Amino acid sequence: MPTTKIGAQAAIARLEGWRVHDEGRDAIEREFKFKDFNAAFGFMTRVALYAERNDHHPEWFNVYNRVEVTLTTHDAGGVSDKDVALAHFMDETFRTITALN
Ligand code: H2B
Repeated sequence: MPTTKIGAQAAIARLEGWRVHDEGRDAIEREFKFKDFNAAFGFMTRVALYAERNDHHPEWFNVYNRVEVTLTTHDAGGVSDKDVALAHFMDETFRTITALN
């Protein structure tokens, strides 16, 4: 079944800490900052397993303790419920990992 686009505005209304991506395509973004590279990569590892399980993958950029994330659904041509679900998973994983430090 094809995934339906809901759009970046509708998505951020359902999230906290995320903003609309501003590069002429429908996407949402958030930056996560960790104690060190170990914590950042632990976060990325957990998210990677979720992404594989759900066949829905983030675009991201990591330098040391910082991870910049952009979410969109290529198949839908914009942000879908799958991005909101992935964003919620990232927020929850971030809370868990930072609570450990
Ligand atoms: N991830 C994201 N973010 N958007 C997609 O449209 C997408 C994906 N499609 N992961 C999946 C994989 C698709 O390419 C495969 C073939 O199922």
